[in-house]
Amino acid sequence: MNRFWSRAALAALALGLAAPASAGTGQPSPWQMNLQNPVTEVAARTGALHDGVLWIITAITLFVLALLVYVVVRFNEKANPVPSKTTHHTGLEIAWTGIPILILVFIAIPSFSLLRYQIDAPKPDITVKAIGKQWYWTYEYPADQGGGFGFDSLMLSREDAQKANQPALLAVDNELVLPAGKTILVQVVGGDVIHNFAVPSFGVRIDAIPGRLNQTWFKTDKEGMYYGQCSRLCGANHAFMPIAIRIVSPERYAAWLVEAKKKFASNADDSVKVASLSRVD
Ligand SMILES: [Cu+2]
Repeated sequence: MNRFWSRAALAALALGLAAPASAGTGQPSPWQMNLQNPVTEVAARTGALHDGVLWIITAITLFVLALLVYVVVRFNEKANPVPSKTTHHTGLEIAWTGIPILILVFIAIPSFSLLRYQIDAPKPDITVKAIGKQWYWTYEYPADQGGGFGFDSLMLSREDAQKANQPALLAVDNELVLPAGKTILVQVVGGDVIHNFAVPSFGVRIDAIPGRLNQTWFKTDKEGMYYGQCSRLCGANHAFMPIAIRIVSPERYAAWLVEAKKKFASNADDSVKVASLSRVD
């Protein structure tokens, strides 16, 4: 029995130690303990704020626990048979109101500055439009930036994802391809109900609302695949409309644009797309 428990402890320790190392970039990983690895400034800052607040929460929780333990030990019926009749203590009441306010203000300062950084999109190099629909995404590349086409992005089946050596439930047929090192502005809108465009490694998460044009931005130097999911409960297949973004070099992006323009040219007059767009424009 002892051997079993020591082995279990070792296994738990190994998993615990392995978890931070295996924190995924662009996708979740088994036994992941922390946020996905950040690849944008926004995601890095969001993670830092998260970690900072976690320290504060931990300290407060331990402090409250210590107070509780102190009360239980010091003021139980046996240890303190004659209780005090005190009902008010002005100094204490000012302290337990004032100190939490100061802590919240202390947290609010970096929080609001990050919020501002996240919301104030810098001048974009490239603008794309993401339209959330039940249950897939449509992406559009504006004509004035070498685009002028749009396409639907649907989740691959488990078998197709495996064949393509991509994660199940996250891989799609047509990825959103974008260049590294450029500021990308994503205009986000809902085509039918409210969806949400969220990519954890980018620190991006914004509602796609019918009739309202939202926007978010990101800039990363790291080429690779980054996955996200619709993050607003939008119906039966809410879990099956992933977002897959492939970040490539600007040269490869230029080449992809030329190819994609030909490939998706037939989509340009797709009546379904025009009909749904006329509702949101
Ligand atoms: Cu959705």
